Amino acid sequence: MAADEGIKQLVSTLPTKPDCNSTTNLLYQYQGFWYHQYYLEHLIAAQTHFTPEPNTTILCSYPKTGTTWLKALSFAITTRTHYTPSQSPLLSRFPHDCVPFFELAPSAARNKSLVATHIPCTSLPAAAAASGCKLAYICRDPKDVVVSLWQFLRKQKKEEDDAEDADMGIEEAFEQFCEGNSFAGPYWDHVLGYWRACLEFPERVLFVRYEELKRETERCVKALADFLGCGFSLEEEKQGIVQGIIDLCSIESLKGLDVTKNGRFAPTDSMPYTIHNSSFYRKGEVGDWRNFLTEEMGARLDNIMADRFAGSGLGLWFSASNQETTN
Ligand code: PAP
Repeated sequence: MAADEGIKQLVSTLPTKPDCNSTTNLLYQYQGFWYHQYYLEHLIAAQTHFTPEPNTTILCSYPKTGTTWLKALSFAITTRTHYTPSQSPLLSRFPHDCVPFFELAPSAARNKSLVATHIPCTSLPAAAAASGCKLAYICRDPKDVVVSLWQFLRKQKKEEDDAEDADMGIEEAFEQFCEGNSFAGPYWDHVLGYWRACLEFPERVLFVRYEELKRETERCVKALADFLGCGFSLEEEKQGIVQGIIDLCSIESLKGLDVTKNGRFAPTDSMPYTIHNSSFYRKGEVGDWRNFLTEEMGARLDNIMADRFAGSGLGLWFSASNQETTN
């Protein structure tokens, strides 16, 4: 769907900043967050046109926090009575195609009970709040997010430019992230928006931590199933259905599929580029930031988060996660 002239006109009036992660894209500030033009035009269109069903669940995330994993798990959980793990569509379709981003692929998302978005809570379409639909939000230690984002963008950039020298430094990407100017950033405001919604509507908003999902996968998957309205029965647990879903959605399993090795993510015809599906799976580890950031950089980001999350109840939540990863 091409953006209409009114949206293009609105975007052209917004504040901009250069994006160090990309030579071709400016970032535009809209409702307190920074976006590339293509994504923002779709976001604004979705604010008017997206209407979820009351039974829709929206999987929400900042990029690189575990979106693909949450999509795979939620899809496998909600379709488990239709397919055994060996028949799952996830074996031949990429998680981003099974659970479309409603802002990027509005036609594919229409009437789906499971859709996804990177839109911050405060900018979600008004119809999402009005419909009373559920939101499952995944977040992750920002130090691992910044590294994952940098790795993803430099791989994409190298592929687009087809040049070995099209590299960018982690320092620049880190600085941009800390200043809150990265795509869909500031990260802390993205997290805080959903956190506040979770405090206000705990029955409608589930908060999932990537680190917790890694450490206590079975418990988190069961909680996710309960939230999605299709908790596992004791019989299913005895039959190993929970473990089957965990195995199916593991990074090792998804990485090895043909659809990962040979497919590309292209949610809309008008998307200016496509992304190799394999780019969405890298290490999938907690604490990989230590291989790329210095201790000082890590401490700086921790301090920013502690400062921004002060009084929200989330500060402790993040330092607890940090302790777990360093121990
Ligand atoms: P997106 O927002 O662009 O869709 P997203 O899926 O949120 O990306 O994040 C990708 C990260 O999740 C990668 O982390 P890494 O760079 O630190 O390795 C990717 O490896 C990780 N990831 C993807 N799928 C899984 C999975 N099944 N289990 C664990 N981690 C995963």
